[in-house]
Amino acid sequence: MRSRKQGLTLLEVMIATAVLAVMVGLAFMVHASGMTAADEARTRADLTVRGRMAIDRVRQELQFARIVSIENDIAGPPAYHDHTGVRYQVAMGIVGGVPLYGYRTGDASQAMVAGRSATIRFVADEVVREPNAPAPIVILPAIPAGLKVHRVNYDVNGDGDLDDLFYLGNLVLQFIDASGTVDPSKDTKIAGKLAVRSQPGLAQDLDGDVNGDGVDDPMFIMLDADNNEVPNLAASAATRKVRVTLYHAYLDTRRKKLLISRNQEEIRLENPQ
Ligand SMILES: [Ca+2]
Ligand SMILES: [Ca+2]
Ligand SMILES: [Ca+2]
Repeated sequence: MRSRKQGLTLLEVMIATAVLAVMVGLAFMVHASGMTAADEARTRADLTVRGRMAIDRVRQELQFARIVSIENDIAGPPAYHDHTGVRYQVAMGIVGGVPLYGYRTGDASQAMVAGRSATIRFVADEVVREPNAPAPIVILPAIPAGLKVHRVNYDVNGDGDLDDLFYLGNLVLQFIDASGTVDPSKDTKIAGKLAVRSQPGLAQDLDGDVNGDGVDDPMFIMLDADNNEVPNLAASAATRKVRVTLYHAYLDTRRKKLLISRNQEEIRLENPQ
């Protein structure tokens, strides 16, 4: 009688190898998706912390400030209200019962000079552009020429179309002399990884809906004591608060989406406007 052959046939080896390959592949996929989920959670946590730190920094600047205007103090198209900057002065003391306002020189002396002011402004350094989105604008201070355009061939914000444009960039502190001239050599970055979005059809407006909840997202808005919006041409005696809404964002090219984190705070202005 022929005894059963010891060992495995070639066919058995091939089947075993294939089964093992599938199992290793599955295990790797589970591990990889676990890794990216963990990566995403970490990135979101990082964006949230960045957002809180940026809001804290803005509050330090604005709490004792007199608001000069919300991003209307610069040359631009006529209906230019992008709400991505706030110009202000800080109280230097009381002279004859009246608060005196100014700002630091921004040089080594850091001397306070009456009449000077500062602007906290979003300045883009990158565009994320879906294939059918309009070309980015480059004429506004918030959108300098020569910024990097990151073309994506997918729906980066998950709204079902391919026509969206997001600007990513930094919050920059700018020093302005008493005649209103900005000295770009003193620009200081105070926060990074921010996102704004141009409103569809209104390329000069950068206060579009960043997080897709149907509500536009201006970065800076002046409010009165009853939370009504104060017109942005200049601060008035009614101005009591500035509502700051910051979106921090990270383009996750592996998962093909823009991860965003929203932080909002109403900063009460302690001094008369
Ligand atoms: Ca889209
Ligand atoms: Ca869209
Ligand atoms: Ca929104």
